[in-house]
Amino acid sequence: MKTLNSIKLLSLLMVISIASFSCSNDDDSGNQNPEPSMTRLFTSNNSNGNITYYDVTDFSNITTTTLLTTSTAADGIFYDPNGDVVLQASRSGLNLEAFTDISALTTNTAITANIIGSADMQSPRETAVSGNIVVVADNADVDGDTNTPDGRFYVYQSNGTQFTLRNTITVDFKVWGITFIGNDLYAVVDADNELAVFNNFLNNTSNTALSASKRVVVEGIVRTHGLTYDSSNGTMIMTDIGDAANTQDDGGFHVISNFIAKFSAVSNGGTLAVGQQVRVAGSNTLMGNPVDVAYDASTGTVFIAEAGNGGGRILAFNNIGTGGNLSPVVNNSLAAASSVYLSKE
Ligand SMILES: [Ca+2]
Ligand SMILES: [Ca+2]
Ligand SMILES: [Ca+2]
Repeated sequence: MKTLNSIKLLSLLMVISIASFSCSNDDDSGNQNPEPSMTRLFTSNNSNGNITYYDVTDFSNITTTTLLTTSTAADGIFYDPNGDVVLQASRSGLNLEAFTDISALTTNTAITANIIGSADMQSPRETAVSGNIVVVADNADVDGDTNTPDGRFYVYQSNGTQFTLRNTITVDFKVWGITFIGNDLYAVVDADNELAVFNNFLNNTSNTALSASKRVVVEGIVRTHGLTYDSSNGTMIMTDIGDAANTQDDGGFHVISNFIAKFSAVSNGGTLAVGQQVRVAGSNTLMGNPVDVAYDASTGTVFIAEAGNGGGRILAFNNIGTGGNLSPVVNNSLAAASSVYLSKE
């Protein structure tokens, strides 16, 4: 009995301590929208596979931190401030790799993956995260016939120490950028100007082939690659790499405000009119092959991973207004930049 009482007491203490913790959290967020104190942009690249993040809280004082990984090429960067964990898809190791407690590390620290996945993939690109699930878009041709467009999503589950392959989903178009909106996975149709959605994507738990729930032409785009969605103001942004062979000046991005309503209003196979979007493109933008995008809705800033222009850049644009041939407000060289992810903490 004594032991049982001790256990009860211990449990109660734990409940109290959790309750106190919750209270102090509530106090901290008593202000409905607390100002984030720090904004960081995490990036990957295909030049050396290292992880670089920029503290972009103050554009007049951007600091850069690079963490040295054993990968030599990587894509699909993601950061979770709760665990202070950064994740990328290694294109040299063909697996997921994540690194914990990274914020205290100084620049040029060599890091070792704390959470690692099996080497299942062939050509991993963008990642999309939902809870402990990580989806990776792999743009290798699936059936060995490059004349038939196809692609594959690898669905991994994390247990905190490793990523286990749950299932793969093959689709009938080339894949690259992906993002979740709730339970729905939005995917660009690479080599084309379309956007696809898979409703309740994670309900598909076995290895299977799947058709998109809906595909829509995004008018004005030549060849899309990257996309991002900000749920706080309902804005979707998609990149346009134009001709992949022109790496210098034919890229751009489209801002689609009130995205869900506009996308819902277009039927399957229909066209989202360019007049409902804002396009940024032109020689001033330094965009040739903008492969990924992130968005800070609170400041209206678009961040771009530019793979080609000048060998690779991280660009930022604000005061986008009606778009056009805007000059970037931030232009940092990053060789073969491949992906960006914004974190506000
Ligand atoms: Ca094929
Ligand atoms: Ca191009
Ligand atoms: Ca991204």
